[in-house]
Amino acid sequence: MNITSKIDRRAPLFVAIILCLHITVAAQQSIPLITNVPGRNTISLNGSWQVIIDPYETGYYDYRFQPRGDGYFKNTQPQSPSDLIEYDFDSSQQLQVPGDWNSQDQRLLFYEGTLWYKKSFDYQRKDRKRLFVYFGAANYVADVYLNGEKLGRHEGGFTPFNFEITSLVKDKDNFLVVKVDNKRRRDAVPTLNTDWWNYGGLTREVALVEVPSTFVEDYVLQLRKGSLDEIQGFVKLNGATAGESIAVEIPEAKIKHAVTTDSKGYAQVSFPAKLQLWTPENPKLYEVVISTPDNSLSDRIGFRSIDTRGADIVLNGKPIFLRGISIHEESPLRGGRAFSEEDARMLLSWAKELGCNFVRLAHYPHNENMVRLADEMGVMVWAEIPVYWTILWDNQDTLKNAQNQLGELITRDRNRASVILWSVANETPVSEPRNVFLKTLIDSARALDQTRLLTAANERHYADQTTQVIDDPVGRYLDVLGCNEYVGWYDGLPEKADGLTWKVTLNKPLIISEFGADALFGKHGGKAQRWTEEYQKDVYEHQIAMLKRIPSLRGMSPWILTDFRSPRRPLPGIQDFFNRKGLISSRGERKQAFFVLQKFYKELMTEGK
Ligand code: GCB
Repeated sequence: MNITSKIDRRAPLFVAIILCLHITVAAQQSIPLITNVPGRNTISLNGSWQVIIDPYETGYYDYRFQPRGDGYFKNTQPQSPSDLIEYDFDSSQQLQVPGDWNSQDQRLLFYEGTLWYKKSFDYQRKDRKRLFVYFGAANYVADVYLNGEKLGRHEGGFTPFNFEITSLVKDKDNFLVVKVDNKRRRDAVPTLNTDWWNYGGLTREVALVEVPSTFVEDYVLQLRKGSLDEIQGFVKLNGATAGESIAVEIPEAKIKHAVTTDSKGYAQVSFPAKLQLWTPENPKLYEVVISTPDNSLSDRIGFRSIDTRGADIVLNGKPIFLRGISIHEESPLRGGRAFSEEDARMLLSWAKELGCNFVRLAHYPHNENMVRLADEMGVMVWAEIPVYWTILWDNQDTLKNAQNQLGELITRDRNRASVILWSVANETPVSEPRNVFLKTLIDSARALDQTRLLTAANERHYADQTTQVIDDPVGRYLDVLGCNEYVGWYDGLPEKADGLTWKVTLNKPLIISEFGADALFGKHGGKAQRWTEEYQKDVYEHQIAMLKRIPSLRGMSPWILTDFRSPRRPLPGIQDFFNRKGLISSRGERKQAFFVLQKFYKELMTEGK
């Protein structure tokens, strides 16, 4: 029995569960996240932080394993020589923020557990100003304290969060303490099992954000779905009452539009705008200024439409082909999590050298520099959350966590023209609870952003020895079908691709979101020899020939731009804890397959694709 028919018969139950879950979706809508932090008045807290490695969580639990009132977050100093205090941030080691801990200290390479961070700062308090502390990301759970008081907890390793500290901050000697715990958990997102390094710590920037008492918290300004000349969205003020005036300006286009807030501080925005549209070839960005009597914030936004028409993906009304590559957020040359604009520029320049107009930012939200630079460089983006492999599908907290991560990602990036696709999952095994879980995420994403396309990297199966079928039941709720396949690597030898036919049951665009093979740079041999550049090249040649025969193929993002660290890959002398499917090594060397894909992408470009 195929899965689609199984779902159809149980449709009433399926629908009922989805309706219940809608309530959760609605409750998740308002994420009080300050967006466009790069455009605000900030004081960086990046740099050296004092840290304490705490594998037994002694700084949090007492010897009966109860939370301690006098934990490390109190940063207590001995007052007399007889005082017993068993920790001291100030004489402890330092690590750099942003930065994962694993790549900064050899002892921490495989560490998964708790580490405490402390940063001291002074701050001149000002009348009618509010202060927030903002974290670009902390992997995985962060408990945040200021001057010994708990500000809150954030779960999810790849999305931003902030806490208000206006009433707690002092002029002198503030201490901000963050307990970061990256222990993997079965009920977390991602779950225990992944194929990437579980880099822990304050992996992205930390900053104080100073805002007026009423300020622009968030906004969306995008072309209305289906329109090329009307901007639609909203501005949300924090601290506002009804009737506050807001101006939205695009000076270069001589547009100035005025709106006023409702009682919740929201103002809907909609106005005509004849603008030069954003495309990968001409990634035009406009300065957009949002101002209130107290607050002025500017951003650089590109305007474009993205849609599907049958099996086509349509950008500004024109069918396109996504010449892509998958990327992990890892800095190949420095090692460790990528976080900076320089890291982003290197990765995206390499993708462009390959001939890409598209990148899949796998398998979790990458840092904001990456999408902002993709906007500037004209690279379309697939963005995703770490709903990967075997999540606990029927656990409501797991679902809420996934929804929250998705919400934070969308809230951060929904003004970025480069982002055309939100992906809700990767290689998740079909079952009814999983289908319901993913449908809920799809509904959440659509509630937060009506303009982008939704996808997921799903699996396929064999109908017979030579027919591959793509018919994941969740496909019907998606705009674009994603599919990972490893013909030639996990699935037979490279030439197996030659005899395969693909059957896609839905008339929707298909992206082959992964294929690939491992090769150690500089290892040579016959093309039948695993781990050699020749084998990997052969996989790419057979794959490309096969992909050309799939009628609804509208894009691809082979696995992957560069080699990356993975604890699942121990083979000595070859893997050494790296997944070697990169087209580029972890030292920046191009493997033979890089040039095969580059040649194919050049051909596509000359055909105008
Ligand atoms: C996959 C996963 C990806 C892995 C890759 C591999 O299907 O989506 O995360 O790294 O295969 O190399 O096995």
